[in-house]
Amino acid sequence: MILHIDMDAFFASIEQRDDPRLAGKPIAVGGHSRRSVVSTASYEARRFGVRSAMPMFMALERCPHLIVVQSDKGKYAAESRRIMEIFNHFTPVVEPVSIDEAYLDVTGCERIFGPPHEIAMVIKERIKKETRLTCSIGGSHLRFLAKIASDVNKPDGIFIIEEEQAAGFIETLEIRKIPGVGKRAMEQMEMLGIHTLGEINRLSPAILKQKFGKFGAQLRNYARGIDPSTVGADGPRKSISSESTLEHDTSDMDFIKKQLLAHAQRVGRDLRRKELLAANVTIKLKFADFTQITRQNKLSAPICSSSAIYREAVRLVEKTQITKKIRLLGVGVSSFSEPGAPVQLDIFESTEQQEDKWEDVDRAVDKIARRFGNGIIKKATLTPPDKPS
Ligand code: TTP
Ligand code: MG
Repeated sequence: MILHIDMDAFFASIEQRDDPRLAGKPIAVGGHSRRSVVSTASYEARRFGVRSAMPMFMALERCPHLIVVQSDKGKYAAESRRIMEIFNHFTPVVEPVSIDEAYLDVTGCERIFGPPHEIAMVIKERIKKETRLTCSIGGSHLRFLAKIASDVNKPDGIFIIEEEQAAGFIETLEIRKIPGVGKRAMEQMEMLGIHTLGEINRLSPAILKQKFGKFGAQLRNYARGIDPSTVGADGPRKSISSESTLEHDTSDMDFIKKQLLAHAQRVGRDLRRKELLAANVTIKLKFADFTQITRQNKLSAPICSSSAIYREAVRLVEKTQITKKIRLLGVGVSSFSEPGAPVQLDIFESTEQQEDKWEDVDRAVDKIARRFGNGIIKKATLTPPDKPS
């Protein structure tokens, strides 16, 4: 039995808990500037149509009495750690998937805590008692269904799909609720006349593969009640990224490169702290008209140096035809491997000797940043000309 637990309006609930004046009020967590976006909104604000990732000005248009609260990432991260620790009391098989959500394999916990519904109740009570926050819990023997189930009775709800109910649930499950089904896949499904997961069984494997590639095979499995993924098997994190909305929309390439460098350094530092190598570099660009693209490059040898990440990111941006001003940009890495595997040899034998040196520099910089804080050392190109350091 797999449980998927997701905190309710996480950042907003923490703020409402810590400031009683905000309780029961429509609030949005984010920044105060006109350009900032909503991280999340309290359920009271959601009633007015305020949503995550919505520009703050739009949220204020929809809900003029909205209270905007400055986000405090450190506080949310600390709360996240507390919650993950609570999960560890129930089972050692916990896979955190984001700041406020985790999968728990509770197979075998029945003897101690009772059936899944009761386990879920006990977990909820414990979280409530220790953090004064609520969460929603979904359960199923299939991982993908557990995730969907946690949303069914949100907020503060429990929904368990017993094994014998799974087929019926799958039959009528709307395609758009399946994790990984994006806008484009949804459009194709509509064109094929498919609205529920059960209807996927009508399509031939060949059509599914042709239209949706690898994901098509996965959907076919889901439709037949097959999901071999287990909890924890995929490792804790599959990607590391850093992004920010710019102060002003821009097409100034020098400025864009400086931003890419800052993000590459942040991502590189995180990667090295986790002692990982990445074989995939991604950039994300959001334009002034809010359209968004991502581009990625698979590398022949994995990297962890900030300068290598930066170089790939610049290459990706330069390859992209950019006709609109950029509003947000981000850099990410994925396809991780751990150093120590034979693959590490490739790096040190690589012809790009320069890279080795940068990795040494990176590590030295990381060490200093750990002792004295992140702002202390920056690459010269990130230092404003009037403030040499
Ligand atoms: P979610 O679990 O997606 O949202 P939520 O917990 O706020 O609300 P729900 O009750 O629907 O689960 O995300 C968890 C936190 O991650 C959220 O509180 C704020 C942050 N977040 C962002 O910063 N930006 C985003 O676009 C999203 C979706 C979330
Ligand atoms: Mg949540």
